[in-house]
Amino acid sequence: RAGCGHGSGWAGCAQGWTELEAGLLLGRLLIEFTSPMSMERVQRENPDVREGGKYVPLDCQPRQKVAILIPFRHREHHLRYWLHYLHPILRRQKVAYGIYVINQETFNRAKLLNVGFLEALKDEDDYGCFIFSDVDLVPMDDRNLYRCYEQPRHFAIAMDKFTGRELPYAGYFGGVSGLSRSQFLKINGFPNEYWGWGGEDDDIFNRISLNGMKVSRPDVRIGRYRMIKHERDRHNEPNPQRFTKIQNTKLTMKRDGISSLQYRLVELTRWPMYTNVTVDIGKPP
Ligand code: UDH
Ligand code: NGS
Repeated sequence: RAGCGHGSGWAGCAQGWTELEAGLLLGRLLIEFTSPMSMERVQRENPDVREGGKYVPLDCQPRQKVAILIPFRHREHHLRYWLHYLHPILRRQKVAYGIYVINQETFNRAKLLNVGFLEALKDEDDYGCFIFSDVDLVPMDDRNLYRCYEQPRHFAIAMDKFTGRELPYAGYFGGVSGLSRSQFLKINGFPNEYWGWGGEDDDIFNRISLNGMKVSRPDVRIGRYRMIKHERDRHNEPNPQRFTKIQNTKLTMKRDGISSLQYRLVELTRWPMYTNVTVDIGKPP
């Protein structure tokens, strides 16, 4: 099988632009969240996706296997749109992937994503790339390739909730990001101690910089996203400690991370369009 996507160098499957020229990608997409979406429709329109939300392209050999991890609580309606848009995009990009929704009651985004990293590897130990995506963010251009890069990747650079044209600040690493297995382990994963909203993405950005890596990003025209509008969730209030915490990443990152992660797996369910991992990650101190 010829190599597909992911910089393999195979003509027609290179870095996005070639796929576009070859008619595999569509480029700019029309994304809207007004028409109702059902899981039945998502399933009907994605018959090639295997149980647990897994897919492997059949006509070429992908270089990377990608686990996509979504932190989750009470956002079923967002998840249906996300799956509706992302499955076809990922298929056109010829990504070999599995979708994991990491679900719990007390909200701690970064800790949940650490759990997702370990649970995905327990499921299939050859994932080499991990993409961390909020459930309410859909890319507006399928040339924004969901894979890992030489440097940690930030995908969601221009969201409609900001100006739609630029980053809110230079070190922004929120929304959708991706690290290879070795990049993730190099920074000791994500912090476990950011409860509630805010700051955890800045801590991850600090970890990357402090470990001598540099964030890579797509072209601003390609890295545009639509966010499903929503109000602040109950019980996910801004964390008042976040400003102090992000000053101390250098001191905390060695002891707080994937190396110190503690949680309990409650249930793992393989639904047709995704794998649901329900966990107990404890409560804030
Ligand atoms: N998430 C959940 N459930 C929650 C909280 C967060 O699933 O209760 C997940 C979800 O994947 C979400 C991500 O965590 O996309 C990030 O959380 P968020 O969407 O609350 O963060 P964001 O910065 O919004 O997008 C903050 C509140 C904005 C209020 C705007 C009022 N007009
Ligand atoms: C920063 C937060 C980040 C957040 C970003 C965008 O201020 O966690 O805003 O927020 N950092 C701190 O609070 C220390 S947003 O506009 O998406 O609500 O991701």
